[in-house]
Amino acid sequence: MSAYDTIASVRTTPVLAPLPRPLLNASGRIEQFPLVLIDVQTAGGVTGRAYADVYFPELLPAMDATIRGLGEMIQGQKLAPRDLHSFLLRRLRLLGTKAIVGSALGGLDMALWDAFARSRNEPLVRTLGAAPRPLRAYYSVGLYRLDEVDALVEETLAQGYTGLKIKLGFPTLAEDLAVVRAARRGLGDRCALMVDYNQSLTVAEALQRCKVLDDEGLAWIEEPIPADDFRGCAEIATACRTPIQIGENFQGPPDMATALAARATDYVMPDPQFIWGVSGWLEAAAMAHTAGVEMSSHLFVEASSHLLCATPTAHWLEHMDVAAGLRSEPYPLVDGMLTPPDRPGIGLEWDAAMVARYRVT
Ligand code: SMN
Ligand code: MG
Repeated sequence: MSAYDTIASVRTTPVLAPLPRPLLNASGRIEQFPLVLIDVQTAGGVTGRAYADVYFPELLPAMDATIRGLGEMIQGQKLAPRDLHSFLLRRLRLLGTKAIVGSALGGLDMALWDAFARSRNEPLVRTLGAAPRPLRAYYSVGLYRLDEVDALVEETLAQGYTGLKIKLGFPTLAEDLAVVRAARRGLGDRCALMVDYNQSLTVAEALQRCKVLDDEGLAWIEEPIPADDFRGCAEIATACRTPIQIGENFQGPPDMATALAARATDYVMPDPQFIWGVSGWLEAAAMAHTAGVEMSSHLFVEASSHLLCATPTAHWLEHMDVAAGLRSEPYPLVDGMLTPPDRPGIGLEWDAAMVARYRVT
């Protein structure tokens, strides 16, 4: 057996990734997507790549420093991603592994797995023991006004998507309903429609709005209330016929275990970073399988394409491609389906000129 490669350094590049249009949601507006690009360099000369996101430009320096700090903790260790994950969880016990620390952990874990798969010269999906296959992708966008819905529907169908997710959380139920009806009518039966409240309602408001939306043929209603109120979520899931979806705010597999035990949700959609990277995702996928719950992804189109192929209850791939403007290699959609690319690792390659342009110094 050959000797294990070791971690030489972890380098980071904070950027504000350009978006085709600002992203509006119930809690505010994202103009540019703050990302930390992560390069794990090994002693054997392999570079593992991934990125972490932090939503707020003001917190980009904190995320950047946290990833570099975690990188220092693993310097010189063997490139064995699962062992490194166990080591970091143990090491971080005193501080905890939520919020920025958990996100940094997840981003770094993805870069470590990327290095590991690249060192075997195979796509991550194969390293995980799965075969690449086309995944159903839905177009995920921000909050759209009623007068913008027709153009959005046209754009969605023209790109071949078989699913669209819009944000809701207008001041009134009547406004939510009007947007949903316009979208549903335009999409016809070729395309599923999901809605996302981004945690903006109270339990009482959610019960009222979700019961009305029950008759609108939605594929799911996402995060109607604060996503960590698992009791409230369970109450809504019981009262509504439309499936409830949560998961992007599970901060590590233990949160998902608690949510499933509370029957807080019908479907789950972990975020590869918040769930603690590839290592955490594999635990989450096993739990969803055992519980018999459909599992979708959140953001991170690139890593998610590999991860969902290795997820027994894989459902939908969220297609909100926030790093697209910085990449040199495509993750193409074919007939609304996305297959993980046949390149080593996650398959992420950066466009150096674009990264230089959007880099934060
Ligand atoms: C979302 C959250 C944060 C940034 C972009 C989008 C959203 C989703 O809740 O489900 O995509
Ligand atoms: Mg969401």
